[in-house]
Amino acid sequence: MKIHNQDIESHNAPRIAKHQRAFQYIRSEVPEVEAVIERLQQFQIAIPSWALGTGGTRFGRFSGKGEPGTLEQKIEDVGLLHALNQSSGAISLHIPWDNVDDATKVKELASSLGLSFDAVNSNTFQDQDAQELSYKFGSLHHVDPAVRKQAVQHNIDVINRGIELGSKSLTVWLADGSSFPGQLNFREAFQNTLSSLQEIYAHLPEDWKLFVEYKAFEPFFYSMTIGDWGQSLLLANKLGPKAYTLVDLGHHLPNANIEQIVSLLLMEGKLGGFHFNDSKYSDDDLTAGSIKPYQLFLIFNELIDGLDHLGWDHATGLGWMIDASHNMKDPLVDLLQSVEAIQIAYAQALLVNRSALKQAQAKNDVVGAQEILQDAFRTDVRPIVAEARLRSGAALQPVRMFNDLEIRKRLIEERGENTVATGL
Ligand code: AOS
Ligand code: ZN
Ligand code: ZN
Ligand code: ZN
Repeated sequence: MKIHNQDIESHNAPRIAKHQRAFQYIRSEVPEVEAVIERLQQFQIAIPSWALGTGGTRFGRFSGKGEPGTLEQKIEDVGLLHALNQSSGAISLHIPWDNVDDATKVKELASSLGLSFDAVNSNTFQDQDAQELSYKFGSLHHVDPAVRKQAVQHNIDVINRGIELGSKSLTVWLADGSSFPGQLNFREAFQNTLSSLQEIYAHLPEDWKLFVEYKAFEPFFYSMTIGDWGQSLLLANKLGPKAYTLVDLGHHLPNANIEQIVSLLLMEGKLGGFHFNDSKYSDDDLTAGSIKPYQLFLIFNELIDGLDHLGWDHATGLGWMIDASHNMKDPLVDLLQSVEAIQIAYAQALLVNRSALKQAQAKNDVVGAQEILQDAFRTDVRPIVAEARLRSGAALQPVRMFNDLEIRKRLIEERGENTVATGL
């Protein structure tokens, strides 16, 4: 199914007067509103191909209906999201879950929907059917050089796929670790990982980036070979200027100060990309901003401070991606909610009075600094975000429009009830 301009206009028309009233008010309150809108219009968040279907836990999976069965259908789903919000203009592929038969055709389809290809992801955390050696005991860190070689080759294949599609980055997340003390020699595991990554790095085109994702635990429960940002940064620094750390919000130990991590990675010019999601406990992969919206705002506050300090463009300086899993909600609705939550946090952080904050910090004005941040956080920026959508030709209320158009029902009619999308 396709969403046409006419559909957007019919959705917006009855809502425009109410929106204008709310927007006029916030415009009178926020002098920099035009600059914020412009930034929001440029800001695109990549949708993970593996989050378009219903996820599951190891206790079960409750299938959704009308899920995309092919890469083409996944691209069409992201096209629907982008038509609704004009802010999801990229898709991140996971190989081999995404089977790219004909790159030219896939590219054509994507660009007809206004989409580009964000980071490509390799998968050495599962064994595939035709695979010779097993990843049960890891991949890039493996004690057996033959397994490392196979995993390196897979990453090179993924880079080559990405080149065909116009991607500019590779994300490597490893399920390499150990579950029992003594199982691994930490130093050797790390050194094996480094030398495997060096081989992969050698195949990166000049204008590509390598994102090294870290995760504190899971699937291993004693050690993860790239377990935290220190280990990721160590690897990125040793690899060279094209290697960066990728922060997934769900990959830290409880109560970690993620905004501080972000700040220091940016200080080093080594933050490469983001996987947005939210969690109460660990890698819960819930809708961004659904549990800890203040933390998301504080992270954006540091992102803006750090990006501006480096002179990096907000929209293109980092890889902005969602990494979520949907067990309860319609995946497409969940993704619309995530994108909006990210935009809200970004807009609020753009409102922080940075010179006043600097002055407060210089005077050790603890109360003043807090007031400045909370002032921005407590501003209802939803009319600003909606105005950005309106000007970009998107829906004033994307979730509402998704429901009113009965998009899922139409997808089920097209694709059927018994569909399983590959991914989480
Ligand atoms: C796993 O926990 C990570 O978040 C990775 O980014 C992974 O590649 C992705 O979630 C798909 O499994
Ligand atoms: Zn991730
Ligand atoms: Zn994760
Ligand atoms: Zn994840």
